[in-house]
Amino acid sequence: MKLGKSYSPFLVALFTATTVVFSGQATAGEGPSPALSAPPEIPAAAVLAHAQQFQDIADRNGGTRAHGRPGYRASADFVKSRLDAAGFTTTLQSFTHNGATGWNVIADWPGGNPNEIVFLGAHLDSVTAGPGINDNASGSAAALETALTLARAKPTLQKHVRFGWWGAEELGLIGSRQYVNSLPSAERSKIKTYLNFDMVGARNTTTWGVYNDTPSLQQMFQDYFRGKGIPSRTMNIGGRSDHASFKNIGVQVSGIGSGSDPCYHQRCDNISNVGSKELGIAANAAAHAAWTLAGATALAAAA
Ligand code: DPN
Ligand code: ZN
Repeated sequence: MKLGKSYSPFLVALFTATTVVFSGQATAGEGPSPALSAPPEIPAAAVLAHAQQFQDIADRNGGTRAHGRPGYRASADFVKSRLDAAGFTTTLQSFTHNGATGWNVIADWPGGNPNEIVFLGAHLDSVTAGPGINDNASGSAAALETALTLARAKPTLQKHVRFGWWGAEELGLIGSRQYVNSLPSAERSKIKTYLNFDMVGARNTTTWGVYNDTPSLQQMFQDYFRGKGIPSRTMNIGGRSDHASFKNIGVQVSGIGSGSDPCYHQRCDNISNVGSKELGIAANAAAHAAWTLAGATALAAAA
């Protein structure tokens, strides 16, 4: 930078600092864009409370939240009612599998460019053997609290944010595949990113898994964890969860996981199988991703 001799060192420093802050964000003629904002810290207890709701639902419904069982529909109704109350536009998308009706819960947060969608999702069904609290009340709870936090914080968003809770994942990714198959190609191409949250609450998790499907998204999560002093590792789960349905239609996908546990697909995958700390870490990572990828800003964007 070339400045005349008449500028004091203080002004030079100020000007330089200002330039650094806004470099790369300013658009000619419009002045600087508002700075990207970070989400508020999500309390772990809020996520644990949702996981407890799923446990209670299982307890009231024969100990399971599996596809075709009343505990599944109760889980979908619970998620939908919380989202409706928070101001989301929600849809229960029904499908039939193995002679039983299943549902996906889809929730759109009004705002952001509708042609560029950042999508966060988790499967809502358990296996029949148990209540499925790590697999996957944990991801369902983390996504739900991320959505409710977005609704409370109301940042200005460059991209549109959508959430999905999938039915019948345990029977072969049925709900998420049904969802993408139902989308016309013009709607599919609007989805820029899909992030999956499946098994994110295992107690005593020390090292977090990050799906390696998309390097830039993997990097985003790894950088986030590193900044928090939390160890992470590459997690290659192939096509074993709902991100596969999106990857198959060309969407950039990633996700995080605490990994499996001794109660995986067992009756003992109950509320004692998850840790509040882990649930909090997962929800805060999800919120970081949503705010970052959707370009959340604290100030209203210029018209
Ligand atoms: N949560 C597993 C299931 O739904 O059965 C799939 C999975 C395996 C996801 C390993 C993440 C890691
Ligand atoms: Zn799962």
